[in-house]
Amino acid sequence: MVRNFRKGLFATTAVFGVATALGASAETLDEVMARRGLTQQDLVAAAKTYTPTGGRDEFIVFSSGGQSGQIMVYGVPSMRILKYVSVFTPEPWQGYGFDEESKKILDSAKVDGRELHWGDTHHPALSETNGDLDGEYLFINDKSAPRIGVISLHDFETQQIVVNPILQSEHGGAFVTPNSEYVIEAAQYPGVLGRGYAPLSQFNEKFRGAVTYWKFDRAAGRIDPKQSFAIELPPYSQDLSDAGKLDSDGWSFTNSFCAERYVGGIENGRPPFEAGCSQNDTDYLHVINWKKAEEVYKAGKVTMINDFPVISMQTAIDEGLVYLIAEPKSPHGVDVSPDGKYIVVGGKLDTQASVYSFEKIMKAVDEKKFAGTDPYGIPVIAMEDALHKQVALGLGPLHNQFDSKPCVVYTSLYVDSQIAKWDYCEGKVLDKISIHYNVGHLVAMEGESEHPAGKYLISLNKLSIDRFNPVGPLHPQNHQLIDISGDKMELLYDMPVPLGEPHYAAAISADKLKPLVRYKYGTDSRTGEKHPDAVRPGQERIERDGTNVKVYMTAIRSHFTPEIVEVNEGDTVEFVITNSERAEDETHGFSVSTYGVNLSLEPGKTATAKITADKPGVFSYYCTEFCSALHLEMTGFLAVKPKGYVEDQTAMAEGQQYTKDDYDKQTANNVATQEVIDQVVTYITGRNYQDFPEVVSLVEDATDQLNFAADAKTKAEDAAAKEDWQNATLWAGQWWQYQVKAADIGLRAKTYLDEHGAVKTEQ
Ligand code: K7E
Ligand code: CUA
Repeated sequence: MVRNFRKGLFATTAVFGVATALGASAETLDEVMARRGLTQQDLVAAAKTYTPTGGRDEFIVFSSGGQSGQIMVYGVPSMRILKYVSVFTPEPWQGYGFDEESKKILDSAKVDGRELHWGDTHHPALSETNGDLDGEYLFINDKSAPRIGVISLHDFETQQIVVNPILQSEHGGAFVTPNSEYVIEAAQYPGVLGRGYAPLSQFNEKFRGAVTYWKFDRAAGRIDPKQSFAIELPPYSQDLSDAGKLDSDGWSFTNSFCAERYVGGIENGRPPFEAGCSQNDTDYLHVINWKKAEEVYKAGKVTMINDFPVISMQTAIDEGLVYLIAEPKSPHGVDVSPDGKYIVVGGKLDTQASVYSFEKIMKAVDEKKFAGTDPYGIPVIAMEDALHKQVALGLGPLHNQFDSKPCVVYTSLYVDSQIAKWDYCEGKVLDKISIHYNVGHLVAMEGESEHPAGKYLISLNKLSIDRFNPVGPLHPQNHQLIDISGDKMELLYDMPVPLGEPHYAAAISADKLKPLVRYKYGTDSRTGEKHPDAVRPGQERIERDGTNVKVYMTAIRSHFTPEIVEVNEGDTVEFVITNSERAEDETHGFSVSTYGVNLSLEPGKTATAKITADKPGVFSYYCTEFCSALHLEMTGFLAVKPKGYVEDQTAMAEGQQYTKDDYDKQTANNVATQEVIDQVVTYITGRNYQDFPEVVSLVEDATDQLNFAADAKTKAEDAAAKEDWQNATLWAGQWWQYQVKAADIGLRAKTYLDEHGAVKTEQ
């Protein structure tokens, strides 16, 4: 074993030697190009996206995961997937929906008492400070049930889900105001506010849309429903929203696609919704003064629906909060330009994109220059009084994203399967590129902020048809990376997405994200607070209160403490487990066989698995992450005694008997191992390791392990002094286990120093 350590220490150099030798005899670039049929252009695209081992990405994308109820996180330009963040859906790897702590979040996400096991995520929004992305929080909506999830980017975990008390359907969320004061959530299909009933024959009178402004409490990192409000809107089938910024800060914009207020009914011989909802040439863009609405709400001029404050349409009209502007047929995306001066709308059934001028809109509002009112009395501004430009782009313009170059916007063309690059100030098309196929949203880097970063654009395509190796009738979707740094758009990469339909995605510079490496000791990650039942090594215990058994447990490479838990049939058992590791990425899992339990315990985290021991038997629990060479040994037994079982007092029969020889052999091995560890320690401390925070934390971890080793050593020696060779040998073995872990961490630190150019220091 000692020899293996030495080998491990010096193996790295040998491996590099071999790799170089192989490289010399490998295929040439020309040969590879010929063999794989690659063009010069392909090579350029590859060079622009390829990320060598150990390399990092410049941008991080948070993509909606559609029907998965999750969010997908990936890097740009490599398009490597980094994580799925589960929001509305249980996800076992991360223990989400399996530990008691996260079950509370999913419990609070019930709608009308109903537990939902999925969500339809559409629009992620990153938190903003002064109109720029700050990398702290992420919000996402569920279209199928009107909900918003709040994710902390400190650990990429869902912290909160709020259920809209008045809507039955939503779509125009999540969009944030420039300082994340509010998260906007607009209705989609009209309903009776409060999810009530009215006959469809009274659609015009009883059905409504609405837009909700969820107050975000930045200090708490949570939406505060107690400071949130909604505005009642006509049943026009509201769609997407966007918040104004700079010049238009304080206003928000929500479009709609069925101002006809059509109710279908094919079964009764009526033309379907699709015919009735696209009959008129225009729908309505809602222009809303949310700053003023906030004052109206604070002044108490609201109606309570399901205990939620709603500003009625009449109050909104009286107070001058809402205006309508005609917008071309069945619009979809509505996006405010980085300077806040323009609002760009794509009309799905129009070939043009329409650019509205905020200045013109304000002029009409100030001069009360209206074309009339809608059937509910809301002032309507004439399109010609608000329009800056209309530009013919192609078929099916949907969504818009802004470039870092002034006046440049990209619009997805669903029907044409193209992306148009155009100038919204001058109103002219600059370039077009074909994508494969049927693009929905598109995302440019920080493309919704006041300072877009440009460089890359991703086309989020609905269909992939024939692009990838076939995997049956259900195809993956396709995210296509496009280089937008030059005058012409250049397609770089296709990424199949087997998760759910991508709607919108949000992209941020990677350097703005500063996630944790480990939790503060004993953190409940679902609240971010200290877990009341977290214990440190040495404090582990089992407590019984009637038929409730609580196991205060720790997990560290490679054992749980305690390892044997005995309960009675019918008991409720809670395993509250703290991962007491400090080492980066040393996550443990926890599963109890046949009981449907899986926890993810990242370093420092505390989580609870709760079961009812309703089946007598002996069930193993084990760690579900391959955490060390002795991972398989990270196990224990839950013994569930049958009702009325009578104890029989036999002592534990050892499987193996140890002698003084065994003890001496083990201790000799340990002493030799210690020499290797000492060499590594000398190597590290002989360098400027304190300049590398990564290494400093590894050294702390190794020191922890060595302290445990010293403790086990004392126990071994005490037993040896009593000539208890059984325990002496076993504790000596445990002493060695801690040494192995310390050596493993030491080697990681040494490799890190070697790779990062550490220098020798004076000793
Ligand atoms: Cu799919 Cu924004 Cu919900 Cu368009 S939406 S594509
Ligand atoms: Cu812990 Cu495997």
